[in-house]
Amino acid sequence: MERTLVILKPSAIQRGFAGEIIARFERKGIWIAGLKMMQLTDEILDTHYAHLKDKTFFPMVKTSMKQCPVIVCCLEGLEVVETVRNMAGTTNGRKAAPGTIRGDFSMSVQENVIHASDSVKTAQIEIKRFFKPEELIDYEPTVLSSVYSPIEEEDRKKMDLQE
Ligand code: IDP
Ligand code: MG
Repeated sequence: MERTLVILKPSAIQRGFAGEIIARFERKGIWIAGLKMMQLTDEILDTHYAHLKDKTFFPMVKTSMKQCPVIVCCLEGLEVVETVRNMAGTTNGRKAAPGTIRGDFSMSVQENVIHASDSVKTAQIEIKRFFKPEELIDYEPTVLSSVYSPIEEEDRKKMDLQE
């Protein structure tokens, strides 16, 4: 089954929105395969945000991400990478659509409350970056026949076989 990585950034932890954001994923029918609180370091951020290393704002992003511990979540579901990215909204909280997480909880480009993997390939790399294999739990909710149609269930099982 497809998995994605979400980080509840210090802007979510400080403002007390972690529970509300996680509740949105639960309500959607996405389930949690792994979850933990951790303090980010320069080492992990230099890798995670390598695509930003030449940007003038990079040092500020790093300081912000180390400001307090974050909560990292591995989320699971059919086409979950794209679904969670859509739920997150665009990077700039002021421009993100109302109803998205950034659109509802953020007024900032930098302090935009969550990170979400941007592709299936990136998600696989990012999950390995933040979780040891034994920290991810292989299970399925018992209510999946109420979350997916039989056809979608078939798609989901085919994906499991491909892994
Ligand atoms: P994304 O989080 O929407 O995928 P990226 O371009 O990958 O956006 O940037 C990673 C993070 O770096 C953003 O979520 C945001 O916190 C921060 N960031 C991106 N662009 C800017 C900027 O122009 N100013 C300040 N921070 C930025
Ligand atoms: Mg990104």
